[in-house]
Amino acid sequence: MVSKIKVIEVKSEIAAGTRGASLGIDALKTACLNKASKNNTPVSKTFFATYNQCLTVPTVNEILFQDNKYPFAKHIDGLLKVQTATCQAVNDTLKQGLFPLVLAGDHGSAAGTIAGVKQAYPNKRLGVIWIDAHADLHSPYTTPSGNMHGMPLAIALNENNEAHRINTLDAATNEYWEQLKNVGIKGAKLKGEDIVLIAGRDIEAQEQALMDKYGMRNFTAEEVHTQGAEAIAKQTLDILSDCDMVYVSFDVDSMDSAISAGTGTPVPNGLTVAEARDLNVAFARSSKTICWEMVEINPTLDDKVNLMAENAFSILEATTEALVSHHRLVEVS
Ligand SMILES: [Mn+2]
Repeated sequence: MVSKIKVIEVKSEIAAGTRGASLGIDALKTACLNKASKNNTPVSKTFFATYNQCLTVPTVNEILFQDNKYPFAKHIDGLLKVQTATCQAVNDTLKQGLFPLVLAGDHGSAAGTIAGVKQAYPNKRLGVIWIDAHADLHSPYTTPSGNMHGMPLAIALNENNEAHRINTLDAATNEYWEQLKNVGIKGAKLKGEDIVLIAGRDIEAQEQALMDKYGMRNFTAEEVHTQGAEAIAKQTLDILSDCDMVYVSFDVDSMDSAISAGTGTPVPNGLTVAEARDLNVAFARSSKTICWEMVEINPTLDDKVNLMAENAFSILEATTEALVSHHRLVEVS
């Protein structure tokens, strides 16, 4: 029985194509403090009151000052370290009976989160809800950019997608890639059919081929507008009804780029803030949800001061409240 939320902070930005995602968590803290100060409410009632007890995953962002040696998997040597440490943190947290709430910089470390969940519960069937403008299903064989935040789901599925390759890997890249896919437990962490994408709208042909291969459902933002967040959340959980546990990965670029440009790869025609909040709250209410993550806030790209982090914080706060009330989590730790 889970008794408390444990915040896990992964201030890594080496897998993104633009710099600044490691500052996203501090932007969230600023949003939290500003909200309390603006409303003249005590910070103790808000999320970061006990944030100083969070678990901090070591990062290697300093390697960004060195030349990248792996064009089709940029900084893969560093990502292996971050992913391994994230896996360990999530695994340890679950084994202590705590609920891992992961706040990360770029989305690249999320394969480590998935690996950690699966390492803690190797015999349970895992479902993943990926709320994201992107499918993040590239591999070094198929990537046009080499940015590894577009690869966590391929890593989790142990998928090279060589049928749609456009790149030829050198031996070192291949060796690191094989290690990445085997962090935590060996091989695939879940079935492709047990991934549901929400708000996917910037999906490349190689990724679409994998989605077709696995029969992966993508609920578009348009479907969320039309049917409502509650209905889409219900259908998502119905698809995952054979799964024993669910991990929710919320990339803020799932929201419409008109709201804020404060993320590495903003895309138009996305979710509203209210829809993103209602979806995450609905998933937080599910007893199957055992881990929740938010990623890709980049305040250096924000065109409206700190608006992305302020919106993201409102979603984080609502999700945390739903987790506490529906999982009987006694407090934030
Ligand atoms: Mn993503």
